[in-house]
Amino acid sequence: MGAPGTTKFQIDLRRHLRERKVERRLREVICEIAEASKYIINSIRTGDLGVAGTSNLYGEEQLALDVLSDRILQKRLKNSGVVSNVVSEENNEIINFECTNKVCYSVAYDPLDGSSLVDVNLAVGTIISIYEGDNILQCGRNQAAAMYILYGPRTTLVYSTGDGVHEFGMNQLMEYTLVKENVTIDKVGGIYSPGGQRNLYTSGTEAFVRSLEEKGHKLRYSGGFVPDINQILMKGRGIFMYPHLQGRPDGKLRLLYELNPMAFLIEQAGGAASTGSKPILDIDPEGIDDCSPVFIGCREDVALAESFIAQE
Ligand code: FBP
Repeated sequence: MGAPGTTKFQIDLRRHLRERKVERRLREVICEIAEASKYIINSIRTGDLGVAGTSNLYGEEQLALDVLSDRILQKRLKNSGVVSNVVSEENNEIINFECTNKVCYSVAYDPLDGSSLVDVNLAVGTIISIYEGDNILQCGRNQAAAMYILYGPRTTLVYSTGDGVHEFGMNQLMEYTLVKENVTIDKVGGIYSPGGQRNLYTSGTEAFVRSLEEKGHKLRYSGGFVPDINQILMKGRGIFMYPHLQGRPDGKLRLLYELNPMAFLIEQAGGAASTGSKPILDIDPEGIDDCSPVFIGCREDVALAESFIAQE
C-alpha cells in the first residue's frame, strides 16, 4: 500500500479512501465530515458551555455545543452537493438537501454524543451513519459507511466502508493520518461497560453481568458511548451494553445514529451487536427516533448475553 518512500503511517484519510477504491462521492462525504470535526474540536476546546435554551426530540435540554456541532455538520453536508437527506439527534425531522448528482448519500449523525460530559472534561464524540440514496430509514446492514470521531486526549477518526475498520489520528496540522488498518475484536472478555441503572436490569442481564464479574472482568464505563466503544475496539476485547430496563424495554440509545453505525463498525471488526435477541443491523427502522437495547463487542460475550436473556 502507498507509493514507495512513504510509510503506511504517512497516509492521510483522503488518500486511504482513494487507495481503498471508495466511491468518489462517498469519499467526499467522509472527508467533509472529517473537515467539520476540526470546527467541532474548536468549539469544544473554546466554546460556550451555556445551555442553548431549546430542546431536542427527546425533551433533553440542548447544550450550546450540541447545537453548534449540529450546525457545523449540517452546513458542510448541505454544501457538499452529494448529500440528499440528513437526520440528526438535534432535529425532530428528516432534513432534505439539494443533491443534483446521479449518486447521492443520506447521513444520520449524532453531532456530539455525550455532550453533557464536556463540562466535566470527559471524552465525547461524533457518530455518523451513511447510506447510498435518499432513503435514510433502511436497516443498518445497508450502510455504505459508518464512522466516528473521538475527541479525547488525542483526536481520532475511525471509519469503515465495509472493507475493514481503520483508525486515523489527528496530527499537529489537524490532518488525519493512518494509525491502524483492519482493527479487529478477537479476544474474549477482559472489560465490560454496563450502561443504565443496574437496579432496573432484568434478571437475565443481571445474571450475565454477575457471570462476568465472577470471571474477573473489569468494569470500564465513562458515560460516553464513543470512548466506551472505542476502548473495546482498540483493546480488541470486551462488551458494552445499554440493555432493556424494567419500565424501559427499548433501552436508551438511538438506532439510526448511535447503534447502527457502531454495530456496523464492530461487525466489520469481527465482533457482534445484538438487541439481546437479534442483530442490531437487521432491525427495520420505523422512525428516526427508534431506540433499542444493545449488547455490542466480542462475539463470545454477546452470544453469552443472548443466552442469559433467552432464559429470562
Ligand atoms: P446523549 O445523546 O444524551 O448524550 O446520551 C447518549 C449517552 O450519553 C451515551 O453517550 C452513553 O453511552 C449513554 O448516554 C449514557 O447513558 P447513562 O448516563 O444513562 O448511563
